[in-house]
Amino acid sequence: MKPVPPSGQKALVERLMQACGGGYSPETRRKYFISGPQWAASYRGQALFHAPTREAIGFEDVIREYARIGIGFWTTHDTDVIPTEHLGKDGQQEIVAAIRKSLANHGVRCSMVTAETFYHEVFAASPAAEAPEIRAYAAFRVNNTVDLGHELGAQYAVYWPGSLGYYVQGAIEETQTLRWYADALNSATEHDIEVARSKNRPVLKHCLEAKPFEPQAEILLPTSDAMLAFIASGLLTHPEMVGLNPEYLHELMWGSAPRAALARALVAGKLWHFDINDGYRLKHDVDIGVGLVNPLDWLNVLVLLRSHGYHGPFNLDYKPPRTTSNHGVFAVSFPSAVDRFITLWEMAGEVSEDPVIREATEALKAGAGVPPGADAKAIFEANKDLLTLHELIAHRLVQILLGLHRGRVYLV
Ligand code: GLO
Ligand code: MG
Ligand code: MG
Repeated sequence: MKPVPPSGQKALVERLMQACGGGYSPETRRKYFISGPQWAASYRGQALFHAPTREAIGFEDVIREYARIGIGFWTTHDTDVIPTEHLGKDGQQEIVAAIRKSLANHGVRCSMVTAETFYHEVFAASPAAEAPEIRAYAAFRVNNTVDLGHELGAQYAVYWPGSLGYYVQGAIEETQTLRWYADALNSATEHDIEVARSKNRPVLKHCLEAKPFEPQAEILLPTSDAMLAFIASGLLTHPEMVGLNPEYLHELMWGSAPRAALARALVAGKLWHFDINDGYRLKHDVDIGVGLVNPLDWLNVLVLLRSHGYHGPFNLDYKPPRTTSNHGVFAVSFPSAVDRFITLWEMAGEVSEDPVIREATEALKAGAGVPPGADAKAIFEANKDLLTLHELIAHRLVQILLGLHRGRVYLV
């Protein structure tokens, strides 16, 4: 093949993306509660060992491009859009007005706001540091984020306490730090009750997001299960206002089965918001596009969520790889992630309707029909052929994923 000069590269990417097929229309994409984060689309490819590869872009570009793709909801950290020094000041009001205009122009809604309590140097020792003035500042940040949420029409606020922990042991007394962290959340929920009342709006759903590693070396609330224990600990004044925003990859990173982690959140009634992406077990937070690594696991996750009537947002907390250009972020990364999600979601609907899976599942639940009793051997013998259906169901799920249930075969 001939070299592809810079002037022909965008057209090539677009032509091959078209050739991939399987894309949904913007109207179809907008039917799903899919949200696109400001920070994901404006992520420039930087990391500790990586220089940025993409130009900076602002909220106008991101909102316009999300609208064009058909991503109907937008999410943001406070400091993704408002410089730290303008927070809570007049500068914030001007930016909020510009964001509202941009959202209205493009028919996009803000579904979630989140406070950045990890990046700025003031949070070097976490938002629940010893110095009372740091904690008072953290409370200001979460309260201000609640204000932003109401001003932008959001329903959700998310908190990722990734800097709640330490590099070196000794100074941190964990029970105290958790109490101080609870103080910030209590401030946010109490402030929310007042603001919601004054604006005649419902209170926000406050969602905690766990991650097992990064940016601290040791993290005090590393998993969604730890968050559930924290919510139920008695430290929160409004535990009923606080739920979870699990992230698929964050649960996978510590070696968990994400589907089981989600199931534990579901039975607790706390699965309110969900960050969708993909990656690998026991690796760093690579935030790969949903379904690119574990499509079979994703299909299973979505079967669980569909069958339990999850109606919350699917937030594309995904980082386009640094090999993708600014053009590629909106020509490939986001549309392809949305389309894989929609395909897997619809496929999960097929799984629930599949006659083979349905009959096999019902047969497993019916059991062999032998009288209950204490004879373990007899119970096993009576059920042993039925139990083969476990593997048969797994095979059928792979067939559905690969389209073999619709008659696709390889003639050899
Ligand atoms: C980082 C987290 C981060 C959160 C965001 C929302 O690993 O996934 O992106 O989702 O701060 O609070
Ligand atoms: Mg996340
Ligand atoms: Mg992540």
